[in-house]
Amino acid sequence: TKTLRQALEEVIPAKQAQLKALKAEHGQAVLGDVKVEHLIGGMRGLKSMLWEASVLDPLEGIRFHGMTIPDCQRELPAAPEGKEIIAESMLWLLLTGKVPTEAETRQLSRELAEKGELPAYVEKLIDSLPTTLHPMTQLGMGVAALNHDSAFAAAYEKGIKKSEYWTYALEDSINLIARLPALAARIFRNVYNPGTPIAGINKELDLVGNYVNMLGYGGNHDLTEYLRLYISLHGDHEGGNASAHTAREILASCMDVVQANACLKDLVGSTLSDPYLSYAAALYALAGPLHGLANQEVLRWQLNMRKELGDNITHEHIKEFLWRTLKSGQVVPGYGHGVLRNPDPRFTALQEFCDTRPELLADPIIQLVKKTYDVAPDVLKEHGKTKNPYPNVDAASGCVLHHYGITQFKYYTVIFGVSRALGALTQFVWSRALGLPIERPKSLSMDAIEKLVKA
Ligand code: FAM
Repeated sequence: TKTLRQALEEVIPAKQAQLKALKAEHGQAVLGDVKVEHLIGGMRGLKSMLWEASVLDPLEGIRFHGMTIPDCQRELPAAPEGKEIIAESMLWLLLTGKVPTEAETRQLSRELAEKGELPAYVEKLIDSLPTTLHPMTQLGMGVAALNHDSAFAAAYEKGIKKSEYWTYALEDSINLIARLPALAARIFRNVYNPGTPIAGINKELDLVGNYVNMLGYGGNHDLTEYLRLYISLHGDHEGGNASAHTAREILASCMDVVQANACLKDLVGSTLSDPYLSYAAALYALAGPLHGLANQEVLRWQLNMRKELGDNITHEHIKEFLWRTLKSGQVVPGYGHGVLRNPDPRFTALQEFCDTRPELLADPIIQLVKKTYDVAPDVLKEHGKTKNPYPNVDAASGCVLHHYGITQFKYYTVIFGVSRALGALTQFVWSRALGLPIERPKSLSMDAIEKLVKA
């Protein structure tokens, strides 16, 4: 049985050779035009980033190393007593491009469980925060503080070769992914159940199994399975989304500082050049309501709808409520996407999880989400602004958590944050393995653009 590190070591040389050949043979090939509208429009659609683990097709949705969600559900190992994809098998796929064996998956689960304890100083830091501080702010602070033990930063300070960066990046990334459940669960306990004990880490369990135990829902098999699926599916969504891009960009910028100051040895450890600080920055991008915070917003919006309209909500009622939201100048949370132009297959996968469980189908909030989906695309089409009138993953993700008793919707994006580390840190490791340079796109002022276009 290979370790994750060995599996990665095997695939790196071929990828390095591929990059070298791509640069040498096609470095000058044109992938598209840069238009003024790209500069004004958030670079939407501009092909300008390298990202290995997944590619998002506007119509078909996400593929992880070429595998669709149903492919992953069929082929990636589940937990011993479960059926859903687990975070470990998804992480293995993202990092190596290969489907792990059962034995490799279990070995990774054990490694994560063994590394999952939080250092005492981080527990203390989190316990000292006001419980009114948003859980996402707390998560970012905890992740940033974990950089105290960054192997990458320490090795850089000693002066390692560029070709060795990835091994330390991997070490930090695994440690961070391993510790996220304990950190996220401590935040949940402090904010919502102060003073209650947190379960210890069971070395025989997978990452999400332990997370559910630590959240206080141990023994709820269906919730555990749901969160396994949720966390695997939210793991990566190519590179241009705000959180993933932040993790990459921050890394690149830090490397600039590091390289520029290589002679100032004691500056290295204080730069942002490690996975912890990169991922903390990514979490704060995820915490925006147009991105990851949308899952909290969806539930808030649907609960408001229920409060206002009562229990017997018809399609007509929902239509009116949608129009009221739109006319008040707000977005309909959980609908639309920067890239997708069809219903999000992650939304579909989460809906299918519900479709096989009568108790979920009987839940009024889950029914409301389904009914909203019946009418929202047509309302959004009639409204005429949104390029994609269909649901994204956030339209479905929160209502199932709500059903299983995690009703504290301000916490939902934290679960997304535990998940997105899989993809963002995968790219962190690959950026180092491929020796990618600092990111530094060119910016222009409006005057400069006018000069160029009028010339
Ligand atoms: N409700 C109302 N208006 C919407 C809308 C929605 N759900 N989605 C887009 N629009 C508007 C948008 O605000 C823009 O209006 P203006 O021209 O007045 O600025 C117009 O339609 C064109 O936008 P677009 O090109 O279709 O979308 P963008 O690529 O600019 O933005 C989203 C993409 C996701 C930010 C946007 O669809 C949105 O705000 N959706 C609601 C929030 C949400 O669900 N976010 C979660 C995204 C999710 F996948 C994730 O990151 N987890």
